[in-house]
Amino acid sequence: MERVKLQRRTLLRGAAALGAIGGLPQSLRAADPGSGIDWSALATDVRDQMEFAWDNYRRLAWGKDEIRPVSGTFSSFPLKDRHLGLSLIEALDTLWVMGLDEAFAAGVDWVKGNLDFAVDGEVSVFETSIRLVGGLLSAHHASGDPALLAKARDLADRLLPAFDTPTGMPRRFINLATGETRQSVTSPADIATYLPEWGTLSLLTGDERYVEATKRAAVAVFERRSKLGLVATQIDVDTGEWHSRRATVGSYCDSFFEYLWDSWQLLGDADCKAMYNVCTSAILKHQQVWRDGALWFADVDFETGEIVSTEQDELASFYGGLLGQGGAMKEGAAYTESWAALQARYGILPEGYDYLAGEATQMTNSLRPELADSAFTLWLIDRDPRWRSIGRDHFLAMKQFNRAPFGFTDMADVTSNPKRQADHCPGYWWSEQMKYYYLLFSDTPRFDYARNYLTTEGNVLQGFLPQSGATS
Ligand code: IFL
Repeated sequence: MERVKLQRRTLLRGAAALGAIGGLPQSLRAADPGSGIDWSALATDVRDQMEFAWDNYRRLAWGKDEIRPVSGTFSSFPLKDRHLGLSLIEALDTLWVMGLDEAFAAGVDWVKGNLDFAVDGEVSVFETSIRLVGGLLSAHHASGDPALLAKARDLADRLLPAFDTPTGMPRRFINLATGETRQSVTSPADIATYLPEWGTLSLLTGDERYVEATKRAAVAVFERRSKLGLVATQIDVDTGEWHSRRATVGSYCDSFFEYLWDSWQLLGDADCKAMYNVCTSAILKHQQVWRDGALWFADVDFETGEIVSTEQDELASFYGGLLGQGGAMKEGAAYTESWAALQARYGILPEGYDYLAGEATQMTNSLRPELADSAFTLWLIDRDPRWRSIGRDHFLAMKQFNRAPFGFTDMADVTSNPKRQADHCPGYWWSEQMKYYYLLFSDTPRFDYARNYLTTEGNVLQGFLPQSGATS
């Protein structure tokens, strides 16, 4: 593994060079952070874009899961062919923090009048928890409405039987009505991305089952780490045997690491902090690669440390923010700059990129929030205007390339000229980047910038200031 020391200035020069190749036009690239950008006007623009998308969702897809913003139709997720109002629930706390109070109230009314989880259909336990349990809890945090907590609890109760396995790690799918579970081979992220939401549920209800089941699952993954301290992407929750040897900070493992730190941050769980430190030391030791002045994290064999892939998953661009939160600010900043340089090169990050070949490997982008997430997280830590500028570039590119007649869409090809749109707005768009942008730019009095907690799905479980009146 090549490891080269890098100065921050070198990174910025590298980013500028990449930016010159293509991607964002000069007019859309962030100006010098000190150059008098009107952040408040930018925040207003973010809120306008949210209203535009919300009005279209309300008109064409009200109560449906996800709008197709090019055709004006819709699709369902996480159930097949049945809808749970996913986008509406994911949007709630974003609407609230933006001060779009009528839209928030209409969404809450829909939840109270229409949402019923007693559906004979199968869902991903992980996706349903981070999006719907988390969305309802953050809306409850914003409003204090007990009906929202009751819905979150009802849903968690329906997911809970998935944890009833020999190892305590949950099966991947469950039927919401019957409790029947399926698929024992699953990933650390599917197994252990629960504790902040379910710990909150335990605190709010006094029912310890939620925190106990989800902590046991996280510990069960950690205990099966290799001698190097690494975990792999696939494990059988019935036998506890690994079904893969690949360690990654991207998809399948990403939020396992994130929730170890988050459980310390939100719940003060010192075991989780200790587990986070062990995992992070192992990753920094065995996966860290410096190449041409940029930091990447290779996928390695979890027992030998041998590099098995130099392809980077766009999802891994969240990791710079997490490293910063955990105290590895130098690496977190450098990794975020690596991704920011790619954003400057392509305009929008491709879903896959090979740092060795220096080429995109997957040309799509699923309207992803991860780079904006890292920018916001790092900015909360050190207020360096550089992170705001990365968030601004992300937002302006989204407006330029992803805006469609009825909202914002994912991309079929970010490398073609012109870029090609697909036709789908994922639920997380409503909860994640729109909130990150707004919080980055607005300085809203509705949010406590010093003490807060956002989940992997961008749901705010701590930090709303409901008494503080109107937003900026
Ligand atoms: O659901 C989102 C969340 O951030 C996550 N993984 C991927 C999604 C966004 O890309 O944990």
